[in-house]
Amino acid sequence: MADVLVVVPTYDERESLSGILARVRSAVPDADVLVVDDASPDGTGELADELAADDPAVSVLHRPGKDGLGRAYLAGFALALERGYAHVVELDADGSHDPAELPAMLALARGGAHLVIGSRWIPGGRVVDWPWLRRAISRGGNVYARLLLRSRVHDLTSGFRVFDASALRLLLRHEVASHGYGFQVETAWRLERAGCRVLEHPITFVERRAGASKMGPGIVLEALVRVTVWGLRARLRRRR
Ligand SMILES: Nc1nc2c(ncn2[C@@H]2O[C@H](COP(=O)(O)OP(=O)(O)OP(=O)(O)O)[C@@H](O)[C@H]2O)c(=O)[nH]1
Ligand SMILES: [Mg+2]
Repeated sequence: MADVLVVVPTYDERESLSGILARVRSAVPDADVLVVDDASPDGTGELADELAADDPAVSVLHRPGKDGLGRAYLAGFALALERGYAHVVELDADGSHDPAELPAMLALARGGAHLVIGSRWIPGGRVVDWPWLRRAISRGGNVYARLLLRSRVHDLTSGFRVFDASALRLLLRHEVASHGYGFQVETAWRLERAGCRVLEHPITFVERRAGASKMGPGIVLEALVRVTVWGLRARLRRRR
C-alpha cells in the first residue's frame, strides 16, 4: 500500500479535476489520492467517481453539502489516519499548486518535518497572475499573522502542505475551530506551539485558469478576527 495520501477538496471544480489528478499521478505515482467533494452542483463528485473507477489509487469521499474547506480536510485527515498513511498532502484542485513540488516536499517530511508548507512568501517562492489586491491581502495578512502569533512561518495561509501522520493525530485530538483560511493558520500554529518541526519549501502559486473562486470577504474576515483573538489571548497568557 502507498504511504502517502494526497487529499484534494473540491467544490465545483469539474473543469480542473481530471487535469490536476493526472498531474498528481505523474508527479508522485506511488501516492494515493482522495477527492473530498461537497456535493458540487456542477457534477464534480460524479466525475471523481468515474476517474476513481479507472484508477485504483484514486478514491472519493462524498459529503452531503458545502461545509467549508476546513471540515472537508478534517474528514479527509480522519480517513487517512484510519487507512494508515504515513504522510498526508493538502492540495487545491484548481491547479494553483504544482504537484511537481511534491517529491521535494515529501523528502523534507521523510527527513523528519512534521509539517512542510509550500510557501509563496519566502525566497524562491512566487505568485503568478495575481492582481495587486490579492497579493497585498495575502502578503499583508501573512505578515500580520506572523507578528501577532509570533510564528516563524512566512506563509501561514498556504493550502499546499505535507503533514506527518503523528502531527495529524495531534491536531485531531482537539477541535479545529476555523474553516476558511483560518483553518490553515490554526493548524500550522498549533503544531508549531506543540513543538513540532514546521518547514517551508518555496513554491510558485499560479492563479486558477478555470472555475470560480470560493474565497470571499467572509473567509478573509474570519481569519483576521481569529488571528487577532488568538494573538491577544496568547499575549495575555504570557503576561499572567
Ligand atoms: N470539499 C470542499 N472543497 C472546497 C470548499 N471550499 C473550497 N474548496 C476547494 O478548496 C480548494 C481551494 O479553494 P479556492 O476557491 O481555490 O480558494 P483559493 O485558492 O483561496 O482562491 P482562488 O484560487 O482564487 O479561487 C479548491 O480545490 C476548492 O474547490 C468546500 O466548502 N468544500
Ligand atoms: Mg484556488
